[in-house]
Amino acid sequence: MRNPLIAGFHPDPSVLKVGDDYYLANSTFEYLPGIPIFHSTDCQNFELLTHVAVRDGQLGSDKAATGGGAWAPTIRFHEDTYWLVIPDMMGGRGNLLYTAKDPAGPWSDGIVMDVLGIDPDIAWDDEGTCYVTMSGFILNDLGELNHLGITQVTLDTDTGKAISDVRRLWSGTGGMFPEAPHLYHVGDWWYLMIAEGGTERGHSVTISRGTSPTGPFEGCPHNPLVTARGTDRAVQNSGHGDLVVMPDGTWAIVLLGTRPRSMTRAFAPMGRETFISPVTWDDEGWPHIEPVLLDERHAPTVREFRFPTHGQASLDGFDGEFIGVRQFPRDVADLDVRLGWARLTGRGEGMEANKPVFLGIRQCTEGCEVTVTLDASAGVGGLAMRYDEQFHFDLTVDGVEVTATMHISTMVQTWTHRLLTLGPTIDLRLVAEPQTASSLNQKVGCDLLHAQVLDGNDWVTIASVDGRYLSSDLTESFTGRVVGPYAKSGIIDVLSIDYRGQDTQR
Ligand code: 6LW
Repeated sequence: MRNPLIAGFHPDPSVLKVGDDYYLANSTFEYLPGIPIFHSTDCQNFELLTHVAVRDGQLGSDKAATGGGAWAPTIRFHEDTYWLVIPDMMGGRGNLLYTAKDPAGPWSDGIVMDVLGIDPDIAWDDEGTCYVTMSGFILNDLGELNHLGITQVTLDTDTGKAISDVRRLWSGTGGMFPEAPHLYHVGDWWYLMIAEGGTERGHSVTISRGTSPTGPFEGCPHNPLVTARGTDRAVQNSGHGDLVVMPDGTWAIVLLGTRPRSMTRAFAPMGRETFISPVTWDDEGWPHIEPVLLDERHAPTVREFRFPTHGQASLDGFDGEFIGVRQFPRDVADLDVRLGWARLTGRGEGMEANKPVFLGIRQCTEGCEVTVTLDASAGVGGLAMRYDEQFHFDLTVDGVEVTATMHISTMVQTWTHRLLTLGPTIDLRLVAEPQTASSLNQKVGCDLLHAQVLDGNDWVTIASVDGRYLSSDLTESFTGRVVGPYAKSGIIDVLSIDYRGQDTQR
């Protein structure tokens, strides 16, 4: 199977089959537009169809803390309507319910569901009763969140109100953070599949079943169904998945995983991505999940972003490939003022800002080169690779000075190059070079990051830094690397953004 199924930071996948069409949704945290919907007809090749949150106010990601915002979605189809439920956390709106008649949108504004938890699932029984099953939380007297395990309420989908008490359901085999529940009615059974063990190396998928959607549920004798913990597989953190029927009638799970590199599989530059693995059913009616394996390496990825050169320029044509931090790309890039260019106007803050003026794309291959051509004659800014406000690698042009700055939380180091040749435009490049075997045949670290500038005809490497500092494991982040041009002050006009990348052979 094609793995990764969706490369670059795309965690918490939920998948839906309607007729011959497949729809897949992911979490987006503090980035906007929020919640991509991918489409496929073979459940192998997915293309970005739209995002659920394309309008102001649909998500509270603009106010969310780092690590908050749009978490794990569930996408389902019921009574000619597409439904998507998702927690909008840590400053966001709460648990949200969106609907759409067409998965390509428009999606509704979203109503807040009266439930306390994360990772809601939505399911209906044959009578049309709606069940929202989640990873339950309760606030104690100190205002702290206590985990209740997997919980469920019956929901009035018109109002978002719970119309039952909170039921506590089967909550796994004892792993931490039972989460990501999904409820399936298959044959005579209701299956409750969850993730447990935490979203890091201990992650796993476990399952139980009962004859009613409200339980009681009995655990599967061969749990966990899938985990990579304790293995040396290239794909780690296997967990948090959703079951789907493939075009040939066989089953599969779409789930999250990481591709950590280094001697001990310790550092994952791109964070959690979406993978797929075959599922079979035994005679007792229990599913089995195959280990998640990488397939043959895919063709190189080449993306060349050019901006419209004639009227009515808008970022909409890029179909959400760009993402912004707590704001839409349209809020940071103006395509009208200088046709053929994206104008970024600095607000006096750099990449440490809560809402940096930054036009991001995801790193989606293990090795990559991201090159921008800018007119920085009237501003200060350049090209940055971001994990969050505290972890980023910036390449900043200020007149003839080009400075690479590595921000590792409170530790900051800079390297400066003075340009010998200053033309009307400037080319900057950030390179992620995967680490290969050293003389000891050990692979320590995941990659090296090079910050480069074109000075005359020569690419000058200003700094090379250890990519471990921009990995999900070090930053303790739910997201992944995002790279693109940014403006700190004045005007930075962007003529082109080129992404060239390739996964490594293993
Ligand atoms: C998500 C939870 C998880 O809500 O991480 O891996 C959280 N699982 O299910 C954020 O992605």
